[in-house]
Amino acid sequence: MTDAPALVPLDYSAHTLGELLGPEWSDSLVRAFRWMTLARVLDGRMLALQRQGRIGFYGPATGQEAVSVGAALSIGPTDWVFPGLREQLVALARGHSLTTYMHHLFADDRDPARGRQMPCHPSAREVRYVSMSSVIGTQVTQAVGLAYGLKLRGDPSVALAFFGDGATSANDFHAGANLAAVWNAPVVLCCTNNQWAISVPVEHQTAVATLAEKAKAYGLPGERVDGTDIVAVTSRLRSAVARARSGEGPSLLEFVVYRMTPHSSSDDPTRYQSADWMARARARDPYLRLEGLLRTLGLADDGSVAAWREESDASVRAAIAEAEAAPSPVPESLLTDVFESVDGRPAPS
Ligand SMILES: Cc1ncc(C[n+]2csc(CCOP(=O)(O)OP(=O)(O)O)c2C)c(N)n1
Repeated sequence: MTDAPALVPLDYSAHTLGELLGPEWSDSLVRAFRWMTLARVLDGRMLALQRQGRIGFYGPATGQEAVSVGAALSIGPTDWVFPGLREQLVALARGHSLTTYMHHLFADDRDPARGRQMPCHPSAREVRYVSMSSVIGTQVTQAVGLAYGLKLRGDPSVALAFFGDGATSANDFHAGANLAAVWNAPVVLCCTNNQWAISVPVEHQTAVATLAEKAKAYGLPGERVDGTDIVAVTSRLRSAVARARSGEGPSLLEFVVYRMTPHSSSDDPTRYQSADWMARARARDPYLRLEGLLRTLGLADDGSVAAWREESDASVRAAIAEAEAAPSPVPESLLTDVFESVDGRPAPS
């Protein structure tokens, strides 16, 4: 497997950062790092809990966090997110409660879906984070349909659809990209190219050199972005979101990242990845990259990095303790929120 083609690095002077991220740039970068710290702690703990049999399934995001945080920094409160397996950080960074998310992972009685959805497939109504479907690519058509509805209603919100490199070979990607362009829907198609679809490397499932160029087939602008660089992700996403919001049209962004974990808690990548993959991935770690940038800019040091790590450890520990103490859903809740009435009586809610 060869490395992705080189991407043009950004200039990191404070002047440029202000232009790219706005006057609050230093605050945004520190917030981004704290969210990425939380995501790292969460991935480590949840994979361990799954191995201990305490949760059923987990899809880690290590290596892809800059895309999720960049998205949270690029959209407004009324915008919609249609995630893939690894975008929970978008919901958390927009204000979804970590404890509620933990209840979902434990599939307990306080899980808003009451354990009826596969773990690690949360939804968060208050931040317009739509439940992911496990069927690859379907979030693309859903996001495009919703975005078209927004346009018809004159609602200035936009929709973001997240999907992997593998999804760009699935039917729904093609149908969604086509209709997004035909309808001029206010949507941004965000392909997080982590270079693997479970065990299939990207060059074994598509013959194109970049996934961004698939946009041409549908009359969309497509752009390849270094997804390990929070500044690049945020500035490109903000432009694409502004374009969609102003009625100029949808676009496709390909964020090149390196998957630094198994696909999920269900597979063993040592069976299909070469021995040097992980070393190459670690060399492009978006978390360490942002930490280096913050230190260079004087926005972080050993003390603050350790304090933010401890803060995340404590929040994750507290959320796990609360979720593990919660009871399992009662069997009667199977029908809650499903029917308006059952046997002529109002359904439980
Ligand atoms: C339509 C469909 N085909 C196959 C699968 C099995 N499957 C689950 S995840 C996955 C790979 C997805 O890879 P990618 O789209 O690159 O996203 P990633 O998980 O790497 O972020 C596959 C093939 C599925 N869920 N749905």
